Amino acid sequence: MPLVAVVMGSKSDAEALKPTLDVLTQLGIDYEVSVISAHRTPEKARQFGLEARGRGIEVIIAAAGGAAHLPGVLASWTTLPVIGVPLATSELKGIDALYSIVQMPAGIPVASVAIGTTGAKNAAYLAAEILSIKHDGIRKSYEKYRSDLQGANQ
Ligand code: RP5
Repeated sequence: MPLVAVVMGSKSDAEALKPTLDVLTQLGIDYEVSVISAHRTPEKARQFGLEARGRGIEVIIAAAGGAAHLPGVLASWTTLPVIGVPLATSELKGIDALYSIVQMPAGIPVASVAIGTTGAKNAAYLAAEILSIKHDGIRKSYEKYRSDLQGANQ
C-alpha cells in the first residue's frame, strides 16, 4: 500500500519528479503518482486532500511550477505533512514557485525543499525521515543510505 503520494501540477512536470521516484524506490518506499492541477482541476485537488489519509497515505509530496499553489491547496484539505517541490518551469526559473511554496501563511504549513533536482531528491529523503518515525524498515534503509554517504566521503 502506498505511503507516499507524489502529486504534480501537470504531466509536463513528470521528468522533474523522476529523481523523487528514484529515491523512493531506492529506499523501498511504496508510492503513488497523480497529476492534479490546483487551478485546472480544483475539485480533484479537494477530493484528493480529503481522502488521502483514509487511503493510507502518510506523506504528500506536491510539485509545481509557476505560481505553485498546489502544495498549499492540498495542505488546506488534509492534516498530513505536505512537502512542496518548486519546479523551474517558468521564465522566473522556479523562484516564483519557491516563494509561493515557502511563503505559506501561518497556520497551514508546507515544508519546502530546494528548486529542481536537488529539491526533488530531498523531498523523498525528507519523506523517508518522517516515515522512519513509525516504519522500522524505512528507518533501516534510510540509515543505511546515510551511513553509505559517510563511507563515500572518506
Ligand atoms: C503548473 O504550471 C504545473 O505544475 C507546471 O509546472 C506549470 C506548467 O504547466 P503546463 O502548462 O505545462 O501544464 O501548474
